[in-house]
Amino acid sequence: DSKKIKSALISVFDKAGLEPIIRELAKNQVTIYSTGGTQAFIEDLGVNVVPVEDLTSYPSILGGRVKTLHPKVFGGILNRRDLADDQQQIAEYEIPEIDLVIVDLYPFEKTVASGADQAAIIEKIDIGGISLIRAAAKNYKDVVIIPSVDQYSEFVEILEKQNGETTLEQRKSFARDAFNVSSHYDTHIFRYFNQGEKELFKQSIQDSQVLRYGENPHQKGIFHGDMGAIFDKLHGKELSYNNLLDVDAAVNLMEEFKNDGPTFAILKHNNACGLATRSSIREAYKDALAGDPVSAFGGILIANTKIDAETAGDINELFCEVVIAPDFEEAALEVLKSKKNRIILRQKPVELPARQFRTILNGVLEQDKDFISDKKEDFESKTSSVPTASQMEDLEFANKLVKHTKSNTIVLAKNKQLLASGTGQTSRVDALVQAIHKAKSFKFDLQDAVMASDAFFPFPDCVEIAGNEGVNAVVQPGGSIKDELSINYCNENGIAMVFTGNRHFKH
Ligand code: 93A
Repeated sequence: DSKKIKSALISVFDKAGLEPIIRELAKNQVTIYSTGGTQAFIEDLGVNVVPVEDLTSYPSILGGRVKTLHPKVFGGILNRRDLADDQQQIAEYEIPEIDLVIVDLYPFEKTVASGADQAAIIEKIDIGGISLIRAAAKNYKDVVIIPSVDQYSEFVEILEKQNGETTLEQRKSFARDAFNVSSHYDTHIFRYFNQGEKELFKQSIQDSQVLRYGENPHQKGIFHGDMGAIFDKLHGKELSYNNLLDVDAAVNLMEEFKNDGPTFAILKHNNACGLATRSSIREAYKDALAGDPVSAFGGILIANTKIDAETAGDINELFCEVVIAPDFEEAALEVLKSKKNRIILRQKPVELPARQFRTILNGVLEQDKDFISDKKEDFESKTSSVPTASQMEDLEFANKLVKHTKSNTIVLAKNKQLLASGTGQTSRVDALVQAIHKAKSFKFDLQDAVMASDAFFPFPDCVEIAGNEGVNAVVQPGGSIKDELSINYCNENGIAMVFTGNRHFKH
């Protein structure tokens, strides 16, 4: 299966490193066709080269956009050497065989990274080069494809050792490299066009950090990412695997409240056990803590507003793992740093990646983040009774939290304070019962509280149970074929119900 290279088409953006290849090809009397810049480079080496224009009888047109895109070029690469029809056609149209293609593509990725303007970036989408690569790789049985400068040294070695011949196995291996090059190239173009995809994620996973251990001490753990891009770590021990999961949950939850008044959240095991929006961050902390002072022990704390010294004083009385805020007063930091291990993170105002990944079995799931943030203005009233203005605010508040709580989940809230939630239950009724039990155990009165559900109610049981406790406004996505059962129950019992139209499962 060894084949001697007799002719080559060379079109490379980066000319560095090409010389040894040209020397080897010249030694083996290979006919070289080439495009403008590459042709000049080869001529400068004193080696004979045929301008591709002579082959196509076309000049390079449209500012170089069309230079190799021609049947004489692609016919020369793609013809099947063992197919009589192909051979007859290339003879008929006077298409010369091309059995080596060397390409180095326009540097699209580098041009994007350089901050060039849109027109310059678009111009760097290589069309001819990528087509040459794909064509030659497709016909690897007879054609050698060198798809980037990265393959030069391997190729020179082969030329030297095998006197200008390649084996089928080598050609197939280069074809594999070729499709790797072309798929990466198109991925970068896709990312550029898919502006929702933020670069932060892609860049940061190139860093990694060995963690003390994984979820449990007998599990090894590594974090692939760069927390430094998102936080200034001001104090404390290293973030653990579980800390990182909680920090992720906390930051995503607080994104929801970033344009609201001072809001404080306390999380445990990725779910909020306390959340409140108040006129000051100190009040917000106090009422978040009141939501569940038991669970708050060892929790992750996050504020959407600068933490002042007084609030820090209050926080200092709680044993907590991590405190996150957009900023801290100097005096607040002093207080918080009094505990050696307490991790203090100042969150940078950067946008977070728009995609999520998680592993399953032998693969990776990828999805858009749940960016729908339901606004009370868009709630659709379904009952004769309508929520009061303050209940509307509570419904929006509870619905924002329900989205960031593990399914199945029910959130009970009042006056922009989390009273209790039921989290990660196998039935919605269980979630509600858990929430009611919890709220009562902390002496909350559920009269006039609101209820939010992450998904629709297939039966009227939830509104009935909640209504019996005094809950009189409910927000849920709607969309069950049995929606009417819950709506009817609400209508008969003076409960207001609104639909968002958006389910917010979180598994
Ligand atoms: O604009 S293109 O997509 N149109 C083409 O027909 C074409 N053929 C090769 N760009 C094209 N190329 C690219 O030109 C190659 O991929 C290479 O990056 C570059 C080499 O041009 P030169 O030899 O003129 O420096």
